[in-house]
Amino acid sequence: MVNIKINDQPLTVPEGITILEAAQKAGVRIPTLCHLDLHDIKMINQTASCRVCMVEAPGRDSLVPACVTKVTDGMEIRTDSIRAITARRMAVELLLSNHPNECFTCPKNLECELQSLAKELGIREIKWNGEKINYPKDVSSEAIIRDVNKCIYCRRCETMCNEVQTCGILSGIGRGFNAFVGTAFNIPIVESSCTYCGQCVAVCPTAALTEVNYTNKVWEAINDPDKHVVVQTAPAIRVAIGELFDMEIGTIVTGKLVTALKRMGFDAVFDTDFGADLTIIEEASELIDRIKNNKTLPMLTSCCPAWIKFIEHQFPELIEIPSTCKSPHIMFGTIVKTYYAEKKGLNPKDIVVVSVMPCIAKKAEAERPELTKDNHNNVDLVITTRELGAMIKEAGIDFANLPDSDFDNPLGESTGASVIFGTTGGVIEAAIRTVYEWMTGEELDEVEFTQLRGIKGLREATVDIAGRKLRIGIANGLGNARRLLESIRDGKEKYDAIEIMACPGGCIGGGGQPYHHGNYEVVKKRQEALYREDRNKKLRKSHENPFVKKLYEEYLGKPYGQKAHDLLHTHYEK
Ligand code: HC0
Ligand code: SF4
Repeated sequence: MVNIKINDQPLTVPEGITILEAAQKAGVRIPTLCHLDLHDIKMINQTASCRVCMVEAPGRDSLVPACVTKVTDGMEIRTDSIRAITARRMAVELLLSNHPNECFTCPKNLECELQSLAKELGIREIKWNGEKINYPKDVSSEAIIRDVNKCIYCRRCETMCNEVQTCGILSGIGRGFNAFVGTAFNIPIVESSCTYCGQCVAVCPTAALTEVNYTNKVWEAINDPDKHVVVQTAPAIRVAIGELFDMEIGTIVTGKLVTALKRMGFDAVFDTDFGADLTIIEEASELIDRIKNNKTLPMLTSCCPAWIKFIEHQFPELIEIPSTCKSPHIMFGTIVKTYYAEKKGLNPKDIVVVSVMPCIAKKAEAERPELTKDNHNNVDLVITTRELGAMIKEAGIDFANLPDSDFDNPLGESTGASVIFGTTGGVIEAAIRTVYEWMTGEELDEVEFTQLRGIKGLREATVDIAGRKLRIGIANGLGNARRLLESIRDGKEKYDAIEIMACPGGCIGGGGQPYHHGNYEVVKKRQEALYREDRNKKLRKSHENPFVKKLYEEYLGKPYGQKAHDLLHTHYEK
């Protein structure tokens, strides 16, 4: 321990911590911009590039960046002197002098950390109005827009992409005035191996990285009298969207969400959870088939479009392990454009399926050629939780005070198993609930497989099913997925089933969720809420969903049969 003073306040703090950490312990705020410490997922961005956290440490007779300077015994630090405040302001003024002056129209307006800091530091004019960098926007992908003119070189995205996700797409380019963080040789992102996981977007403090916005297209569809517009909402939306309306983190707002979507004018409001239950029927059947007939194991559960891209680019030799099941929202879209269209007497060409997802990669997934049928998408438009929040505000809906409503039927009913899809470990737990009953022929007394739960990046567990011990691996975050896949590829580990979610925490931590600004506790509270929602459900196993059963009886025939194969399964390419 060392003794220091911060703004005359004596403190005893552990040796080796930074001034910033010591100040946090003392309740003294030192603003930062580039610094980001997500210790839960081992992401620390400590580039000290923004120089916003300058403080005076007189022993050194200089200003020092608090985020990287370690405390030493006897250090007397001033965070509030005119010298420190002026230095901090100047750092932000310099950033603003080379930043587009377009806050009104910026996608991050009122959510931008640079903008908030300018306010916090009382900046009233942008000094040094000279030359600014001017690069074209990268609008090459369906998922992510890069506007490097808004890059402040904090390098959070680079740390996230390279160290946490291990994708290596983003790095510093250029020198001095022209420097920014971008793809290698600044190629369009669509030509890179980007997975569109969107974790770079989640940590970008400005609008240098944002999702492609489809809100206007959704409004156009809703307002087109010739279109029947169906909306589905992913499991993770209901425990996060309340945050955009100042509701307590972890509040379950399923009923309000449905009411808001109905008031916005969607023709039918359905639940992706129905698609998740359907996925489990096919996926559990596929796993049992693979086990009984000595086919490829492990089976990787279908779900996350970012891991699909990750495997295609980085582990092509493992392309046989993913389940052939389409992801739940794509299965759902397929059923809407076939079974539902027939039932309603609608031409599938007149139906628009909108998915509300916590995920940015789903935007690109919906456009994958193997997921379109007769040149028509299974899902037409994907918007994120944030985009839906913005639309609800545009529509003037007082979300927090809405009454509850139920999803429409027949595609709105779901079980607890499908709800937990939204968290890491949830898909495999849902699958095991069904596999267990189908393989043993016995009813499960205890449906909660707590050994599969948690937030740790890489987990494994064994589940005993009819005397066969199923070994299960779970990874969340693509760096952890890489470790899991390497151990399988190199023959070091043998699993029967694995689940991968590209985003830390699973979909609840998706790149399209409300920004958590570095507070990972938010993701944990969303996870707790999903498990609460599962416990609140009367039915907790996917194969008990009465509407899913009816769908097979009336339309699909046998689970994992020919028609189910044609409609609900897909393939991946190396
Ligand atoms: Fe997910 Fe999904 S659970 S990927 O995590 O499988 O995005 O929430 O909608 O499709 O259901 C995301 C969340 C989904 C899908 C489901 C799966
Ligand atoms: Fe990297 Fe994911 Fe961002 Fe692509 S979307 S650049 S893979 S962090």
